[in-house]
Amino acid sequence: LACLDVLGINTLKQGDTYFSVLTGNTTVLGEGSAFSAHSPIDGAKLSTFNNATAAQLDKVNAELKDAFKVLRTIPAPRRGELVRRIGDEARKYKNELAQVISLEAGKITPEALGEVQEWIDVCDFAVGQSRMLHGLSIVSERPGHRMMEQWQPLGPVAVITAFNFPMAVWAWNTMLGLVCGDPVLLKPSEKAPLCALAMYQIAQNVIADMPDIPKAAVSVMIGDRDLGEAIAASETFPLVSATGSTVMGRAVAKTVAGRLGRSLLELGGNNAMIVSKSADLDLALRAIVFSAAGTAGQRCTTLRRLITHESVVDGLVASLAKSYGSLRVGNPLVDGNLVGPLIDERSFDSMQAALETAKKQGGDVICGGERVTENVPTGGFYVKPAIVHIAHDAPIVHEETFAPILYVLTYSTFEEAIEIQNEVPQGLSSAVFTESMREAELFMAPAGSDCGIANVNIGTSGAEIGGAFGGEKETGGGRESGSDAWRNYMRRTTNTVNYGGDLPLAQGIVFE
Ligand code: UN1
Repeated sequence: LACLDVLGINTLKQGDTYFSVLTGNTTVLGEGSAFSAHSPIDGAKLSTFNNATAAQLDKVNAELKDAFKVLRTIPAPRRGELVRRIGDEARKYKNELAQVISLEAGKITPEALGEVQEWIDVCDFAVGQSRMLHGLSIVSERPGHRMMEQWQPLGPVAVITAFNFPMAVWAWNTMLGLVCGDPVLLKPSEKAPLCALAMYQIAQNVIADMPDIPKAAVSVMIGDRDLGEAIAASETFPLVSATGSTVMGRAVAKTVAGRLGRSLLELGGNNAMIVSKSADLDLALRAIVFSAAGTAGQRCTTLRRLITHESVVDGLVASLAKSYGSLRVGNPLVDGNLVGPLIDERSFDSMQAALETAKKQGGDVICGGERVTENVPTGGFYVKPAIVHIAHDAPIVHEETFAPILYVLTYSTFEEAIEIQNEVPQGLSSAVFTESMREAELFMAPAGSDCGIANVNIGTSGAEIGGAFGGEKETGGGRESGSDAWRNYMRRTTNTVNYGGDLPLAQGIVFE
């Protein structure tokens, strides 16, 4: 595993056990129980860690608070310089970083490289933003007064991530958090801890050349659910940004809300595409295959429901089944394979269970779903992406199964299609394929898609970093990455300044 050597990850351990608490100043083993992470490619053991404990978090919190005191006073453009250099390092080690993603998350190389690119892109974005943390100038109703709004650093931010985007989601939060003046503590998925060490190492190499930057500005703790709960409960973090299942997000949100902290949630998606009778079906086909089968169905933006006009459904499903038949499933490190493994056996089991349930609920499996065992590494869980024809209101269709199952639903009027699109509890991403301007505009209008992302003539997945990323309802309401998402990582102050010689009160109150 040369990539681990090149990235210097192999220095971050004692014996065979990797460090679980890394703050730049402190690198120590976890004091909790041991666990191992395995590659979804072949089930091979990749790493062993001990869970970091809540007691260890207390010590880290003190370091984060000290780091914040320093970081908040460093001019934002200098913090931007930190992020610029981190982006340069990510460019330099792009291939090695992508390999670590493939090893731990099972992504095919082009998608793993794409994920590192997403990190690089958000660095560029954040560098620019570091000179644009603008507030407003507001006119005062009182003579001799003026008002303004300023954005100030918020405090230490905790970032809890999922296995499927181990680098990009951390980067969205961390690159913006840093330019905003916040130290960032990452608790990564236990399935992708080496990705976290790689990112930590890249950032710490940069910080080593910038002595004014507090080292703990980029910190990592590796641990289980208990650590996540301790982080959510800790007053140290005015903001907890969490990506993962709705069950996890609900627990984090409750705990954070209990102490009146802020949470930024990126939870489940159950993303749909409407294919209208006027759609460019060749274009739609390509978008569907990438969005539904790409990343083995393990993006929160993965296309899970295809809402097809009844006049085009048969032809479209036939071409889809044909495309699915030629999709190469296998080792993600081998050129030409487009669908890598599921993350683990549990994920395979839940896919099988969902397919069984779908059948019981009247679904017809058109193709796929079965395990692939030939020409793939043994020990990995490889599957043929599945297409299931089913009623839009079958309960299973309203659940997110994190695997490549595409439910094909039909509609007759466009209003009905929008109702079907909106009838699930999740609200992340959505798309319409249509050549009708009216349908496209309606889809994006107030009575259209209720999702955070509503696309026209492109798929549901693969968003650029420049937009605000996130969704409504059970998706959790958070917006990360581009647009004005930086404001999440700052606190707003309203300042009223009196430069006159008198003290007029607002609302015309006289108090004398
Ligand atoms: C995720 O799956 O958690 O839009 C994030 C996309 C990627 C990000 C996905 N840019 O598919």
